[in-house]
Amino acid sequence: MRLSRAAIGQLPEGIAEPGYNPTAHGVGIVHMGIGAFHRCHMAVYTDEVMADTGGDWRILGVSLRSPKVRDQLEAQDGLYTVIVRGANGDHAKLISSVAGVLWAPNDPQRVLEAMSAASTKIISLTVTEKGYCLDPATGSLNSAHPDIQHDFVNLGAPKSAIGYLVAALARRRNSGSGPVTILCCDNLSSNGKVVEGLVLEFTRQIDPDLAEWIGENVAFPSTMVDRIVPAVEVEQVQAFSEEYGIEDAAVLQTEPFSQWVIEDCFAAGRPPWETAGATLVEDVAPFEDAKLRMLNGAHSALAYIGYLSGYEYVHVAMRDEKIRKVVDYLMRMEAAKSLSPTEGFDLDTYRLDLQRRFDNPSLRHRTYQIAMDGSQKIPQRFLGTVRAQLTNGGSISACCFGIAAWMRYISGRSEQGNDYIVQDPLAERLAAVAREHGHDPVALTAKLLGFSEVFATDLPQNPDFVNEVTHWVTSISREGVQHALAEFVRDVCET
Ligand code: CS2
Repeated sequence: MRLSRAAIGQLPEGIAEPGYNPTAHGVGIVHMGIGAFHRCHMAVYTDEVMADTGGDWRILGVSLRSPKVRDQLEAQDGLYTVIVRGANGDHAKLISSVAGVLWAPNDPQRVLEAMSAASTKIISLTVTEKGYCLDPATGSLNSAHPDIQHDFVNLGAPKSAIGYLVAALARRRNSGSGPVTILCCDNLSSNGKVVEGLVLEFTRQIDPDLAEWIGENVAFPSTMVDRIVPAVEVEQVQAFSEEYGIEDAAVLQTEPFSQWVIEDCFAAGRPPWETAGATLVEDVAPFEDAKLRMLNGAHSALAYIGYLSGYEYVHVAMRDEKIRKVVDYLMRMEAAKSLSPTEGFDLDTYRLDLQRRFDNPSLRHRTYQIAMDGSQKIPQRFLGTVRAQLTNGGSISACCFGIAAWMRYISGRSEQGNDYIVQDPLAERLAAVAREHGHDPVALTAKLLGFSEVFATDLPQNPDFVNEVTHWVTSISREGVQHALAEFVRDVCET
């Protein structure tokens, strides 16, 4: 049996029922980038809210790139199962907050109609870092991006997320469909502010009056989102149907932990997400910086160092004592030291909890998955810590080791001589540098630090930073990552 609306009320044992009749609720949210993360995070909070307090808060998903999720969910009336993999086994729940999915390239008009409908109160996004067409170092719009260039002159059928937002806001103004909230749920520092800046930058170039209207009618709260969601593999889909006796092509897996901190400034109402465990605050910045620098910083370090060491999964990399020490050092001596203390947020507890989450053996989170799009992730994951630590005179060694591992990783060739694909919007340029300078670690480092969209212009001029990165790139390239790790443990962790 394939999962569909008809299965509600008679799901196989072991899959929790939604607890409400989804079709009795209207759509209030349009979500761009309906990937696995959103469906294990915001869609789950929203599902719980509708079960608890009702409301017209179902989500219409939009995929900007691939039709895959649309195809999977269309055949299942938008329904999918989330398996929560914890220390005490798995729990499965049917999520029914997604009303449908549109594949944008197929029908941009329908997407714009939904985004500009008066009933849509929130437009949310998880389009990943690269989906914003921004300059990662500054957070400003990359006007030269081909999708942005396209949208400047074809706003009736946009390609980029920012183009869609601006086009939809123009329609809302023209049709009087009222204020709306744009809710960014991606791992960017000050994500609400950044998206507001991008939308306004784009709009000012085409319609300054619209920019003014946006200033008065659109809210851009920042959020901190957190849940580890490893990609599901084909065998796992198969195993699910064998175990539960129902087919779900869109089944997802995640960890028990989930956190969502949201700035409470909405322009047209919101679901009471706090009833489902979200935290509504006045200022998200301290939570966001802590999460990006501690969790995501450690994650990216684990990804590059772990992948180069031949570890496929995060929990396996965590069993390597040397990697564990570097990751602990990064969080304890660098990221945590770079943050200002926040009441009610204990960074030691946070760090230990993160280590436990990374250790979870049932998650099978691939280092390769996290290694993707490094050029877009490095600024908010490592460089905020580095800049603060340079000002405070604290250590930057572990962050520099992580950056050095990335510089070795982008060569696309493992230490054993196997080739792999580097997935990154800058992959071609990175590969060209690696090809030309891979044999010379000093030149390689200098060239990569010259990518100002990643490192800006201040860091490449800071001798402490440049020397530290160069040192670890040299060590990793000459001696191999495991030797470099041993050196790090001896010279940094244990001194
Ligand atoms: C990961 C994140 O893939 C990655 O880059 O670091 O997706 C991470 O799992 C989430 O941010 C956890 O909240």
